Amino acid sequence: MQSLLILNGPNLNLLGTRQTEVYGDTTLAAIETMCLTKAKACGCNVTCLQSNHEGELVEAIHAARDVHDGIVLNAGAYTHTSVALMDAISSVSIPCVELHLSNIHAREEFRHKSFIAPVAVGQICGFGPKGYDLAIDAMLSYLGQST
Ligand code: CA2
Repeated sequence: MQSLLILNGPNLNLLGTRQTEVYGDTTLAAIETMCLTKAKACGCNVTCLQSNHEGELVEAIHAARDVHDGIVLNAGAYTHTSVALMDAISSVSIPCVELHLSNIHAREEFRHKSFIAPVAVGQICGFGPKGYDLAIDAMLSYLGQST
């Protein structure tokens, strides 16, 4: 059975409580429940983690070695700043789908740059919480399991 890590970065624990005009009113807990339901339907295993700390995200990526087959990563604002997360993804050789709720390319210019994109198999952005569902499908498809 394929195993996926759904990793969410800084401030995403606040989803559904503030800036609902940008990120919608779905909470992170609801997104994680949706991911677990999706995993059941697809016959895969999903583990969800969120951290506001760059080092904890790096450690979660390291700990995924020999445990998970793929990573779905919404690195939040670290997407645009973190060489450490980029290096962590490269160093573990686990395929990563980069994910964003919002369309980062249609927003401020500083959000157009992603340090994750060059080391990801692909990027999904702009579809809100549905993006997590799409990212799981994309990862399972990449791993060779049809859903
Ligand atoms: O669109 C996305 O998923 C982002 O990764 C979200 C990040 C942002 O820095 C990226 O450019 C795009 C920000 C997440 C902040 O989430 C909040 C949720 C509720 C209230 C405040 C912030």
